[in-house]
Amino acid sequence: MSRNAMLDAWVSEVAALCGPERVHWCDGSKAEYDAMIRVMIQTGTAVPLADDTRPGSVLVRSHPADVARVEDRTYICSTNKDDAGPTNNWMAPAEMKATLTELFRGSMAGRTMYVIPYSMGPIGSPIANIGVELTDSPYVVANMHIMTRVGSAVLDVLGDGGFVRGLHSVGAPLGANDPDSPWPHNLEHKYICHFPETREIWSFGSGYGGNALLGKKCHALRIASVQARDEGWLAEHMLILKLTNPEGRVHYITGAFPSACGKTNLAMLTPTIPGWKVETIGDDIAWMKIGRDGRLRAINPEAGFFGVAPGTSEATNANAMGSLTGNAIFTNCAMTEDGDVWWEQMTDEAPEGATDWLRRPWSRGTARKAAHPNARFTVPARQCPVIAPEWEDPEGVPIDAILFGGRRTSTVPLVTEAFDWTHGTFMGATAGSETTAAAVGAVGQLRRDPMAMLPFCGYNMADYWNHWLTFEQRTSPAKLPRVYFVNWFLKGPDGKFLWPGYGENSRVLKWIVERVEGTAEAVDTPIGRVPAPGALDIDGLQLADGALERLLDVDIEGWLNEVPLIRDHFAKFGDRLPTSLAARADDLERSLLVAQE
Ligand code: OXD
Ligand code: MN
Repeated sequence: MSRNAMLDAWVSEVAALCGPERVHWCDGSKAEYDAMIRVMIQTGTAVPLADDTRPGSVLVRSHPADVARVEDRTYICSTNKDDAGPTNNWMAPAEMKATLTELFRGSMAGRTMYVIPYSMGPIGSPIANIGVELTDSPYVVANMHIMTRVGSAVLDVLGDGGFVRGLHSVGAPLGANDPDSPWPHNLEHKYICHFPETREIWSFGSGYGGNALLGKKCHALRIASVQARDEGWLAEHMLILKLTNPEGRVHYITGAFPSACGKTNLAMLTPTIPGWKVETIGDDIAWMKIGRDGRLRAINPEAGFFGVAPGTSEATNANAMGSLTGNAIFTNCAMTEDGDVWWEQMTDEAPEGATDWLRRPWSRGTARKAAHPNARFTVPARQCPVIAPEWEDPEGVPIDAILFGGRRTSTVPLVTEAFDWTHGTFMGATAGSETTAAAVGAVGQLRRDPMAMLPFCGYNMADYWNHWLTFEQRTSPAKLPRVYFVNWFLKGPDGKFLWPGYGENSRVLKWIVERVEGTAEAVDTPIGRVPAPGALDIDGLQLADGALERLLDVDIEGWLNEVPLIRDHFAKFGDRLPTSLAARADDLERSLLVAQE
């Protein structure tokens, strides 16, 4: 029981529908976390890692049919279909609730229903927001403990106020004599549904990541994007980093990149340029509000990292590795003989005698992968060796620059600066990327992923762009962050990456900060401003012959081919498309044609 009548009534109503064996109100304590881990070990969901590896950590292996976000089963159930827009699956709220009510009926039999009151953002921050998740999964409870702020203090702040309601069931009821399975889920039915108008989430059938940890993608992006539209702020799929130059001047940058494009690596980057320092505020989501000073201020609504494990190593992300020394939950990684986890590229030498994520024997040289490509770690953000001291500042940090990015092997230069806020919105709106394993589906195909929000925008994407455009009226345009498009993934004719990436990306951040400070040179091109010759610091960097020219070159023919693709993309939004964005496509084409002459 809480002091919130709406909450109590809802918990009783859901318990009556789902029929759990018992109801547990989460207090967010360490004892509760430990109890969840014990339950998972007892049911075979988790195995503890050896104490001398990463103390207090476990490995969880899911069912192979439940390994990633299921975008084709994700719905935005607004009253009007057009309010969900052409990029979201839609069903009318009443119809979806009727279907789901039957699925949820009795779905928690034999299980405990956990009530998780959580805050997205520091408890009590003016930018934070409260939700409650009801779930029958101890894996979800343990992960929510790490990823959000859970417990009684949240209820104190909530008082009798409103909250986002998240209902989740793995959809695997147990009869009196049924044994539990290591990864309960529902093979037949999966639904990840959002009711933006009533701030509700109903998620059925999956226990994995963003499908089940409802604070993350469902609340902090899909529902929050609608709250942000209604209340005049921004809920974005962005990392937040703090950059300090050799003179000690600090700048904060956010960056939107599609899933599994190296966001966690960029958020924790170790700069290769002398005297520069990067610290982390967040690696996945930024909530930004105009502060009293007229500047856009960002908080990280999360309290942990749910990062992609494969590819993470001392070489690619030493700070992520440094965060993973204990108290972590690993999902779908391999286990070594000495009781540690392992994933592809974690070490130069693969281990001998491991067990892969499918619990099969695996050894160096085995053809298939040891870890699932979307294997994850969940770890408290405070364990990150470079977490910025102000990462929990309730007022947020003032943002100087916003990056958009994608995985583009051709056409898009290493870095381009937008001419102004509307152009920056255009850059974000037209961002494209080659797909990765973070979502179920084909990997490596180009898809438009506006602001990296394609799977996460809770309303019509054209209205969302319009919302972005309004920020020029909400504050003085000079106070808004500058906008950049970056692409670390260009390849040369030999198929090799032209840019080394990782820590070397600090060179691009340096140019951006110098632009913000007004000291770096740029040249105007039809697509935006790129570094002037000599403006990008490549001191000490070994690039292949001609690589720098290719990295900064504006491929006029390639971009002329891109324009019709942008128009096709915009056409999907009909007359909801902001006219100023359509005009920017025309401007782009015009200046490309002039440049071609
Ligand atoms: C994530 C994602 O898990 O974007 O962060 O898929
Ligand atoms: Mn993400």
